[in-house]
Amino acid sequence: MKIVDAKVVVTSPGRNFVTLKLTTDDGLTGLGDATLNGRELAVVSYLTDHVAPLLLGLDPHRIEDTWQYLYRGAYWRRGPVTMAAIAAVDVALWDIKAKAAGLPLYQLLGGASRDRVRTYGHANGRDIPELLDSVRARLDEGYQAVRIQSGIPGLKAVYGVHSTDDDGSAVLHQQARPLVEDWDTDAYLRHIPAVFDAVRSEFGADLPLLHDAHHRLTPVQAGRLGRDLEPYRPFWLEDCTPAENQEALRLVRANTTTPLAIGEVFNTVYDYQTLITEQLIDYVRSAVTHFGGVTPLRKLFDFAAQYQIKSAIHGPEDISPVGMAAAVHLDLAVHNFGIQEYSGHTALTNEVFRHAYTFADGHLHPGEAPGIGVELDEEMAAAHPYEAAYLPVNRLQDGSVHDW
Ligand code: GCO
Ligand code: MG
Repeated sequence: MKIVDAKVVVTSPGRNFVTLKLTTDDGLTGLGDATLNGRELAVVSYLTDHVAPLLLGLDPHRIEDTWQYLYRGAYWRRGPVTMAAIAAVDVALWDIKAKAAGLPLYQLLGGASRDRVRTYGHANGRDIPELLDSVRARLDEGYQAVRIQSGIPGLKAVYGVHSTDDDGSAVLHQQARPLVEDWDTDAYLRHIPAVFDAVRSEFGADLPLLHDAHHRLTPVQAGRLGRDLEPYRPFWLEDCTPAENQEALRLVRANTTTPLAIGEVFNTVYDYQTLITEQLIDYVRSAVTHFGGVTPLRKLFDFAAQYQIKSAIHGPEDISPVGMAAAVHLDLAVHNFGIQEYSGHTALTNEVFRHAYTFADGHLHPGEAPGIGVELDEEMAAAHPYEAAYLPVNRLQDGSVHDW
């Protein structure tokens, strides 16, 4: 079997998605997600200008070799653009291999280790009453674990709150210029324990509650927040510091037993080396889409398993249904699965990307369709062309830029 076509499809059914479609001389097709929110066209160019010409004529069954060829062969390694492009190729090849075998992908990854995949959904509110309503809405949808994000008194717009539509739809971050949000760490640190207190009082001790600090804290601030949240037993505190500096997590870890989750902006296992070997975190959060695909993510999970660290694949709206499908196959198969983030997609997105995975009672299942189980409607995709969009930026009260 040979790859005879490699095509990149960009579509915006509410937000931008980049998809690689590989076709073989046997007529099999494979899809891979290459969406890098806010920098989509850089990956399109990487794929069409530099990768697609190399794929033509290759045997699609040689997944590991193709991965190494694209990773080592570029000389310039790592980085989100490179790794999103390689991820798309990797997932498309797994899709083809599983279709050729007539099996859903999870069967090629060792088969199911569980019956279904536990997810968490997003709840948010500009204030506590609005957040409580949002938690109630997620529970009504069936979610059994919820991430809680709240507005902060005195701040106009903060991560995870202002930008979510009432119906959870995908206008999120679709801005022609970066929206400017504001930030004040002290105000945040004072407010969040009260948010947890209110949610615990309303919904009881059992509901798993997660929270995303979105890279904004120093290690000592993160240690303080983790400690302040301990009485509320959070499921995890996510991205407490910008963890490029892995050693910083030693300080956080020494100061709190709140479980820590990190990694949605990481691209390779090297970003995790200290965090995993020193057991500084509890969950690895990378997306299939930004980590180079199923092949390296599986290796990461096996590495993490040696340290009792679990998987928690990144799954916001900007991971396309193609990336989400690949994630759910991996979730079902790996032993050290922790939880899967799942925000769902708009009805229109689900029409452009028809998928076999299903959501019920807060759990996902990848379905039994051969491959990853996603079909791209290219006509519909073409009817919703690319729209320029940026993620927001963050400024402190004095006007200086802060991590978003
Ligand atoms: C999450 C993430 C996302 C990111 C987004 C950026 O935990 O789901 O933090 O909300 O901000 O993926 O594109
Ligand atoms: Mg996050």
